[in-house]
Amino acid sequence: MDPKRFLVTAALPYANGPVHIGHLAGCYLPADIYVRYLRAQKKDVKFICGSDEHGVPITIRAMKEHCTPKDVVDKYHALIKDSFEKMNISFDIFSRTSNATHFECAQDFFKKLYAKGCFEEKTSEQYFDEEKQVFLADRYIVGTCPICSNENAYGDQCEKCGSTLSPDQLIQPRSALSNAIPVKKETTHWYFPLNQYEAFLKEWIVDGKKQTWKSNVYGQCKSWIDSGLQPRAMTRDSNWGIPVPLPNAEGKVLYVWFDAPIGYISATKELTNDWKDYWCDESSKLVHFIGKDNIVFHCIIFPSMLKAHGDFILPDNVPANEFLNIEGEKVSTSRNWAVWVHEYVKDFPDQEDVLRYVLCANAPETKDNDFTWKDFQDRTNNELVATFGNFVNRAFVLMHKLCNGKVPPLHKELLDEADHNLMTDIQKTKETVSGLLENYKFRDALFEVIDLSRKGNKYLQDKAPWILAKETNTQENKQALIDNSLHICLQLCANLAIYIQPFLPATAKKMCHMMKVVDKMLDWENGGSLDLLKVNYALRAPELLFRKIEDEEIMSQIEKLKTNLISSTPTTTQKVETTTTAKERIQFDDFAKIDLRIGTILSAEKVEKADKLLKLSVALGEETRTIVSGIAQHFNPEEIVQKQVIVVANLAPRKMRGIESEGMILMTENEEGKLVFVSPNTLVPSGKTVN
Ligand code: B3M
Ligand code: ZN
Repeated sequence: MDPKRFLVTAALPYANGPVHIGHLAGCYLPADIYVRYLRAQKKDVKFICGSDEHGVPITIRAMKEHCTPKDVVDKYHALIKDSFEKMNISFDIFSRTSNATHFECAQDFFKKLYAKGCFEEKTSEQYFDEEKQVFLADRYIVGTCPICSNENAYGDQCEKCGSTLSPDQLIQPRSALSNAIPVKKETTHWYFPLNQYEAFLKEWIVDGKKQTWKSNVYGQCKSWIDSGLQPRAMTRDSNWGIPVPLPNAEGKVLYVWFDAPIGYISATKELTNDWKDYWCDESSKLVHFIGKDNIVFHCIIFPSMLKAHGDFILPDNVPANEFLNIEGEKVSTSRNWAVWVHEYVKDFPDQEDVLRYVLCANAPETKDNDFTWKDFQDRTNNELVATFGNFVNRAFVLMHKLCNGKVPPLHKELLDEADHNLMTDIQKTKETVSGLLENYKFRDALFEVIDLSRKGNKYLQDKAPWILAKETNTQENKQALIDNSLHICLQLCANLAIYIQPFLPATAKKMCHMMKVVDKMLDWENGGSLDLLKVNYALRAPELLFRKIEDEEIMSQIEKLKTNLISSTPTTTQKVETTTTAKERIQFDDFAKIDLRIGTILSAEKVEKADKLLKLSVALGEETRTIVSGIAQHFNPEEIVQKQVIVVANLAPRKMRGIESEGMILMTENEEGKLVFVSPNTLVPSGKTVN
């Protein structure tokens, strides 16, 4: 039975940093394509998202940036929201989990489960930082990995060898907040007994979803269920989060993965009074778009919570994507190895469709995939400019030249096989694309649309109406043949606009403008019609749908990736790594190659449009060097003038933001994670060597 309405959610991004193109490709873009496709069929659909504003990552970011968690979420909520808007991700609501509706909704949910006796209260010993007087979340505990001996493994994971850990497995654990040795202290929490939901999950997923869920999603779920589920604490000791709504629960908040998915419900509630139609009626279809790291939460934990609660429907599908790597390397936000959406939209204004295209064409639907700037350029230039755009442009130019700028008539008696074939392809594409989209195969669906434009190009090339027009010993029906080929091409253009609309909405809009039709023509039901543009209707002159991406543009993006990677200021998490990770042993000669000198900072100024960089001039004895340093977020220019520092004086010069940097200044971080200079403890003439 067809669903009466659709509720589509996209994972709530943590408001602890900007979104990158991997996020887009992973869930926001496919969700948006799906929703646009549903809307084009006039389906009743709500598209829900918002920022996830609780949890440890936010508090860690606040520590790093020396501000409050509230400052962090306010800043990133706004930035993320704006990035999505610029990319034309068409949420019906982009809410936030820090708002009052959500607090109430999440607390009510918890209370209901509590009243039904769904929680187990358990007291256990957990690590406590006596210096800071707080319980330490797993992420806040660092120590030596028992598997690979990495000295900076986290209490939940070792990033070096990838092992999942628990804090108890760490050798010599210490607090990431204070470096103090944590002590064990008793604390009480409310556990959700996932083990009691095994039978339900088995029936619902293992038996029920094998056919419809993507194999990566199904496989992960099955292996979780097969290996047995454990009760999971749904509360935490923290001062950032939603207070546990029980007496005697001071200092306890809801676990972020308890509250965040409820955010889908509260955002729907905020959006419409009819929210219950979407959440509580079996004739609604709920689809969660997420990245693969969220599968267990959306397929195992949240559905079990929903089941326990009893009022809500379960997701029909959870189409999770894999990861998108950048230039062959895993995205790393701490190393700043990422293409940030807010930067893309600045660097490529009005080119959101191009990125949407490349990310969909190359989406990590079944396995991790790689984004490269070269591929971005090739796909844009070959597929969008030279195929799709070229076809539309040629059809319009020829119609203006050979048919007086009007839609020519169709002379049915003269139609040949090629005409019929193309007309059939136009009609068939609708069903093919529909089928693929409904099965979450966005890449293949997009491929079909581009392929249809490729067929159009070939058809036009074969028909060559411009040659026909030039022939002098004319057949009497020459104009009729020209008319036929261009009539069909123009109907194809109209169909292409319909088919491309979910993927490239701005392009479809531009095409409507050229065809002088209203957006309503883009309704999916019009797809396959060969009568969309009326005979004799005057069309506008063509405008270019896409522009070529030049070599320089992608070179500068690659350069930017590399510069950002190097100049990114060390973060607190990196600090631990860089200060204690033993590097490979070197010989004295290696060390002697480094020319270290005492320098004195003579002046410092901000670098335009680079909020991390300061341009310094540094005296090194006789000479004065220009050094660009990524410290602008840690110092005011005026406070560091006259500071003595240690400079790597023979480092090969490097251009940063167009300024040649002739050296590097040695820095470390103090206890609070603030950057400090490594300086001599007495005044030393600048230029002196350090050894
Ligand atoms: N914020 C995790 C993430 O961004 C998390 C998703 C919540 S969805 C309810 O990967
Ligand atoms: Zn390890």
